[in-house]
Amino acid sequence: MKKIIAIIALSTLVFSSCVEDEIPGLQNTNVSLNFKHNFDGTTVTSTDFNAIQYINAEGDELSIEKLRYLVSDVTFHKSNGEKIVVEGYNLVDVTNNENLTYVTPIQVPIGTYTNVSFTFGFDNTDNVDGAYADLNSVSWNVPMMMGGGYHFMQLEGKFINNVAAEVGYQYHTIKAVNNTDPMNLVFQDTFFTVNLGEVIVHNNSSVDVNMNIAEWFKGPYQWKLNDWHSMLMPNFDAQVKMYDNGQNVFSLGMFN
Ligand SMILES: [Cu+2]
Repeated sequence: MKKIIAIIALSTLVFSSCVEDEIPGLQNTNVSLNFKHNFDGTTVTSTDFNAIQYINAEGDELSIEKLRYLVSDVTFHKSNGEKIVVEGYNLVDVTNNENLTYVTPIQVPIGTYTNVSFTFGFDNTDNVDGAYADLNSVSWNVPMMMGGGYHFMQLEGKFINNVAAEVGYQYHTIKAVNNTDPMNLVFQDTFFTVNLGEVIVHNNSSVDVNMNIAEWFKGPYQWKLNDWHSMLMPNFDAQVKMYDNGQNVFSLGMFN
């Protein structure tokens, strides 16, 4: 009997403290986004870099030597349509294990959100050439002849080409630009919104965001590194296909 009472008391305690945590609007909290990376399910960290050990959809063997990308304007969507936009950006640098966790610079109310989203890259309002000193200092800029502003991603490594030679690839994503006529650059937007789906935010929540690197090569365009491995920044068609392939790269992992 004593045992039962103890269990009831304990469960009431656990239950009530949990409920207290989750009353919306009562308490605000920072949220940590943890960026995690895999290649079709195999975890990728910087310790896995520089070895040709991955095979993409096309069947090309490749390594990863560098991976960094920018996310911005994390947004928390409520069921009533309201949203909280967290202005700011985070340059995830897998190579140097920097900014793999992004703590939102403002707090959001504890509660359930129907969706948490972010922008991959910078939207046109934020993609202002030279505007961010920290990004300038790590050579994240896009040269003016390609429209200026900033990179969205740099994924680099080596692959085995169609004559069995090891060749470098630089899969860099920027706003698509056709600079055939340098006096009249033609652009197409390639930033996009990543919708993670429903997230329950507790006190000091952490949310895992997974990137499947293999998806960049998978579809709708099955990437052919033999054709497109270098000089991809001024390649308008390549940029549009990177944008298309990027749509399925991110997914929501565990959160608590
Ligand atoms: Cu580049």
